Amino acid sequence: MMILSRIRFILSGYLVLLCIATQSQASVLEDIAKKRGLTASDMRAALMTYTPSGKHDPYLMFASGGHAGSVLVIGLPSMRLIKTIPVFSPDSWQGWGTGSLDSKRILDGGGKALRWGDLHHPALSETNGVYDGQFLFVNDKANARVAVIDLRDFSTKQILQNPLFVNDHGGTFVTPNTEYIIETSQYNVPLGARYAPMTDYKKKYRGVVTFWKFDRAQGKINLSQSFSIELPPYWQDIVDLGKKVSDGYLFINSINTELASPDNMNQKPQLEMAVSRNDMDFLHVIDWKKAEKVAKSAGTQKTAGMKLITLKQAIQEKLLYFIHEPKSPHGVDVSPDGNYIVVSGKLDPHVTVFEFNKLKNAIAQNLVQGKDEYGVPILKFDSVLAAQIEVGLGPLHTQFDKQGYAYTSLFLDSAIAKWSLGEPYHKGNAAWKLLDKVSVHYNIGHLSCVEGDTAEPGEGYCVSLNKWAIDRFPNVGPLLPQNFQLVSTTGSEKMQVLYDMPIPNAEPHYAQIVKAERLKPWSVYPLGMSAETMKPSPVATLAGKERIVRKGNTVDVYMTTIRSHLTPDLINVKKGDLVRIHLSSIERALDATHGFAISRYNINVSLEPGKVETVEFKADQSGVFPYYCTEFCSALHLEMTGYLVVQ
Ligand code: CUK
Ligand code: CUA
Repeated sequence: MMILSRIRFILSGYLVLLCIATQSQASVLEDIAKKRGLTASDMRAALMTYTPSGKHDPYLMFASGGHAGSVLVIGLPSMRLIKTIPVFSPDSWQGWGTGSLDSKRILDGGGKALRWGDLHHPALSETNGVYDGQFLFVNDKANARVAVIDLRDFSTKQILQNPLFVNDHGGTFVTPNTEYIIETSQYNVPLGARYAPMTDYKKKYRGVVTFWKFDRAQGKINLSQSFSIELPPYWQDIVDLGKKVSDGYLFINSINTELASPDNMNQKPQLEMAVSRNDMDFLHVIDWKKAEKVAKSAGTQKTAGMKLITLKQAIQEKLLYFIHEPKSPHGVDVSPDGNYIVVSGKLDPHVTVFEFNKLKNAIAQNLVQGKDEYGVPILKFDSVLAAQIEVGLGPLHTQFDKQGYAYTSLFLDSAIAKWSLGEPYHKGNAAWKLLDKVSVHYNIGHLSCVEGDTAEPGEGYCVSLNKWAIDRFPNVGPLLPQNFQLVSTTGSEKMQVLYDMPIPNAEPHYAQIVKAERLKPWSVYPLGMSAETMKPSPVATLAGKERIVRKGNTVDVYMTTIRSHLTPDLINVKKGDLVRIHLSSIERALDATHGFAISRYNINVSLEPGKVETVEFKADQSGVFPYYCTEFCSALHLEMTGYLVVQ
């Protein structure tokens, strides 16, 4: 009896303790909220974004790094920055353009002296209009270049310069099965990047759209199978590809249909005025599958080494049409089913929606309302229009979700508008309706929603890619970070800003958010791999095979790196020798990365497990130069060193 009642007493004691614990837990939370001045909606936001240590984000965002020339990889919903991928600009952490011969070859593929780029639009490779997680493509607006990033190791494999023009913007965008990567010119020049005086703008300058052929097996763009189409010298802007019902079509919008050219020191109006006079500009509609056939047929001329369909040919073959679109358009975005094409004019508070089925019909029945001054037929506006919805000031870009809702960024309003698509998504009164607006901070450009530009979008989140941060973060001097804001877009709830993420990097443009499960990256390289070719390296070295080989003035060093030594750890050369150090990491353990730096020689490379890299330099400074590992790789990391002695 005594024992039983004692147990009962202890048990009830535990229950009381438990109750007190939960009660105090709640009041602890209340206390924290009170102390930090958090509202109920702040607490909701915190619960929706907090990701405990060791837990992984279900989504990854690939965001443009703007004129820093890189790509940022960010986890969602935590908004943690996970990686940067250097593309057009050097990065010493990853040994990109800082002595590695492999990265130098890739960087030089895009024009010898160029060591920065203005990266705008990342595009994930797609299969049937859905991200397949294999490759990422990006453009460089400043120099009209495109680059290929392999998502097995998240590193850049190829950079190519467009031979026909020198500045792009409508890149990169992919066809639904990644047959082609699209790049369009923006600030146009004469074809082939040649000279013509500015007074010949209308006659000699031209726009171009390039279809870069992607070879998936090689992981590279194939220049000889790529082709371009000549366009009038309007300033071609953003692009989107048709999908499903509109597969095979390409849409490009354009500004400066006024064909203005500069000279503001000689009475010409300021360019920004001159290029936005017209009430309507031109959406370009291109039948790219037909263009592909034309390009393959004999007789297609090459210009500057690239197959080029002339403007005349494009008109004759009926593969290019225009549609009027409202004032200074920027974004063009195709709905998930491929039937709606949403365009936004920066100076018109509406989004204008065209319908592909109507468009096809208009082409078939030749419903045209004239031609532009280069002879391109203009389809009748009313014959292709589906709807115009007033969303707010400065609409730019639109993304979609699974439920048939569209999200449009409003630059002037600093807001995101949510509205409903028409049939088959929403019928009758529920269609084409503005539903909600949320303020963002500040000056949103693009927005990116979960797989929101694919044939099968997700739901739940959009990220507002804001150009200005103004008062959002502590003052860090006149150059402020950018501001990425995570916005919840779940179901019929009001949109809410959940999180501000400062981006201490160049301007955000476009980003894509992919389900993390679609990516299958390597954790270590297969032993002896070249990251440049993604094939076994011919200069890979195994343990015990390290050597120094001199031939005339060339010294080849075959070196291995493994915790915690570099072999060989002494290299003797003569001033003026050409030195090539072939470095093989023979590590197999996850995250056991070594670096390799040589003092005063401007060299650092990164050696992830299994990777092979070559550094090449002329030993032009005599003296003694330590080389050492730049990654804190083990307890004896500081001891992982050696000497280059230049006599
Ligand atoms: S762009 Cu910068 S906000 Cu280059 Cu796509 Cu629209
Ligand atoms: Cu290897 Cu530190």
